[in-house]
Amino acid sequence: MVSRLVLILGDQLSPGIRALREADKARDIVVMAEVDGEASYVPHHPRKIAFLFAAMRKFAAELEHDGWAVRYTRLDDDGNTGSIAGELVRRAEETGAREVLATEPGEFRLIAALADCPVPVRQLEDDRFLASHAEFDRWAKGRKSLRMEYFYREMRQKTGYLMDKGEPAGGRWNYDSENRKPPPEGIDYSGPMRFTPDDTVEEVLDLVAARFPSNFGSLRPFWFATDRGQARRHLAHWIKRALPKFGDYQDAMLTGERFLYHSFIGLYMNAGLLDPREVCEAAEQAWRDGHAPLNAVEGFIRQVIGWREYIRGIYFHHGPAYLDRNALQHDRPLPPMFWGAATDMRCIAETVGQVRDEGYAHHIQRLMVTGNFALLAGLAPREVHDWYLAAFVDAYDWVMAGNTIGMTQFADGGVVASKPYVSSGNYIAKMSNYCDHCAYSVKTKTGAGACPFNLLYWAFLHRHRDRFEKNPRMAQMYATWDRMAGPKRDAILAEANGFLERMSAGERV
Ligand code: DLZ
Ligand code: SF4
Repeated sequence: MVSRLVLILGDQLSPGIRALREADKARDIVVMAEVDGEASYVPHHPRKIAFLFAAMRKFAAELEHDGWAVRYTRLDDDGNTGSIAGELVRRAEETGAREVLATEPGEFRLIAALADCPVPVRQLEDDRFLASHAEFDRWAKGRKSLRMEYFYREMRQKTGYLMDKGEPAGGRWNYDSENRKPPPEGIDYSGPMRFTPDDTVEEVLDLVAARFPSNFGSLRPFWFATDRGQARRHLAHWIKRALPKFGDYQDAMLTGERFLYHSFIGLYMNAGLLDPREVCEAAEQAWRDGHAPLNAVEGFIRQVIGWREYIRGIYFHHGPAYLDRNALQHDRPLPPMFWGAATDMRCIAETVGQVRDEGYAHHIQRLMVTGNFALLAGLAPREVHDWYLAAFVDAYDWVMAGNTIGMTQFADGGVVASKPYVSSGNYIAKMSNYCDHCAYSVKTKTGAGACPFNLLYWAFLHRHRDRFEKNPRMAQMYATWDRMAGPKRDAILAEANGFLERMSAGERV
């Protein structure tokens, strides 16, 4: 019988992945490929490329060990065609295969490329997620707004996680209000488990250093897990050492503390090294064993079966055009400080510096520092999306679309968020210690040294008055703005404008 090709992409490194389940080990040939097309469609963080290539190589070796025939293309192999479709054509010619089994990619760009591939590709729905496309569409149908909370409750019922006799454990669905403590004095967790690079990783690090020398981000020290065994050790370590305090300090930010009690698990789940179910079951067990409190475990499980699934649902439900939405018509180019240029804004410098060094910042740094700033400054949402996609090691198109176009930039006009996530410097001052070391003063509202968030916040509300003043959740903000004396308002608007002009002219701000 003629062989078929079985495509495994860099973020499909799960032994139970659909295409493998449907394939025949005795007859079919697995194709994996490191290609420039995937590695360069945005300037990915070098550590993200290295992580994926190393994990792909190890996964290919596991498959071979398991009896699969694998054709693996390394980035520097002679004859590498540079694209996934090109590699499928090449392997089909080599082997005589006439059909490809694939698991649907997490990006419309690649779904379209596979649909156009000269060798027919059967794209099977990726069932590593809890909600299928049809299930999400059913849930979304006829709803005016798609709020995560209601979707999350359905996922709780479906999975039975943290459910007792059909009721939410502890009597409440959501313990978010208990997860907003300001930063503690010190952190008694040394961060995610670190792994010394083995020979496979070292070889990939040399390749990435040579091929992507100018991408934003530090390649070394490289310490990520690159196979399932390591990723599971990382998970167990986090559950034991950090989960109990994760809830309380979930929204806190501390200078120099890059991970606090965060799980750093998205990277491994999104590439397929960890399964969302095993992750949730381990967390729930920690609560049932009395090791971790409910607010921590519920907050964590909500991120995995609620937010993560919801964001993916939004992506596939709305289709490719979602990425081009720009409801607020923001078009300011991304300033150089997002790529590490010097800035006097301590919160931005700290967050971007951390992204450069680790490819990671946690959800509040993403939402309330970089995201908030981008929205207030009116940056082009697509550029913001591409920045998150490139700079964060856990990012894929499906991961970032709902988070940037929807949640942080309000570019979808309110599908994901019921109001824009904007705040003045006060929020950052409350939840971090960044302002203590900043050249600006968070307490200063106008004039010399005024925190840019304070200026831009009012300028944003003023700019979008027509759209937001009738939103009941924003009425209070407009009432405060209207009570300010006219000259003060004029000064704020002029200073906000001056700041943006200086920023866009490339001056240090
Ligand atoms: C992100 C990425 C990178 C950097 N490189 C590769 C690659 O060389 N080969 C591959 O199969 N996948 C890679 N990926 C992951 C894909 O871009 C990802 O599968 C799609 O964006 C869909 O989520
Ligand atoms: Fe950021 Fe303003 Fe605080 Fe400085 S004062 S760290 S710019 S919020």
